[in-house]
Amino acid sequence: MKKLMAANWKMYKTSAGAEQTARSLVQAVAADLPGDREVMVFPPFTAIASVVEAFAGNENFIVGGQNCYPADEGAFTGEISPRMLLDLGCRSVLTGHSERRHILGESDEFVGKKTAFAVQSGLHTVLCIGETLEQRESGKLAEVLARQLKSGLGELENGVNQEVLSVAYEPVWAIGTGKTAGPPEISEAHGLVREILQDILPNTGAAIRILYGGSVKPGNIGEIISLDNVEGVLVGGASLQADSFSQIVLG
Ligand code: G2H
Repeated sequence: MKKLMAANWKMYKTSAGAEQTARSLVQAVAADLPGDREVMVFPPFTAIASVVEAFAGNENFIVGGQNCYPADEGAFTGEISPRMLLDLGCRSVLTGHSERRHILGESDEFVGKKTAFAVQSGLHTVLCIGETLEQRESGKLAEVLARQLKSGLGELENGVNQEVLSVAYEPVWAIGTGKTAGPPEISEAHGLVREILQDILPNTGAAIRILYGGSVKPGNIGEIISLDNVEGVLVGGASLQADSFSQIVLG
């Protein structure tokens, strides 16, 4: 499986700005992209079309939505369905990002519904999980990861193809704070995630990609991406500039 080098642009960039960054990224990376890596960008909804356009013709550059609602259509003001994302040219979607859990109040159960619906709709889905500092300090790391994975993946069939699902481990205390989990913390958490995945999805849990996210930057990508059970990264702040994200993609 290819390493997944993903950028989460959160609520940054207009359509024109996103297109410019996406074009610069292709220019900087496409020719040198190792065959075992792929690039994924999650722009805001309003910039998806321009990034799809900028990536046209580059099979290893994938565009995704940052969120979706678990229905094809309906009276859900302000929401976007997987079908609409597919229609725009998206091939992927994020579910359960900690900012949606903590700022928008999304429950484990709702994240599970979205994840199953997105996968069934044909979108590669990146389920995000991670513990708060308080949970870590009170020794609840394994319990929190198991709960988020069980409810996040509980509605999926065991036969789910590993190519349509990835998990991003993002410790909440390392998101946008400049604090990065060190290699021992990442290895421990990714090892736990792998065990739980194999337990929940015996057929494919060993092959599902686990991404690390939380203050990844050009200076730490080398050591993070070489760890066992790290098959990619999800990058926020350091992905907003093409120059810095290019270094991460190739790092
Ligand atoms: C975690 C991450 C991207 P950052 O939210 O999903 O953001 O790299 O800014 O910590």
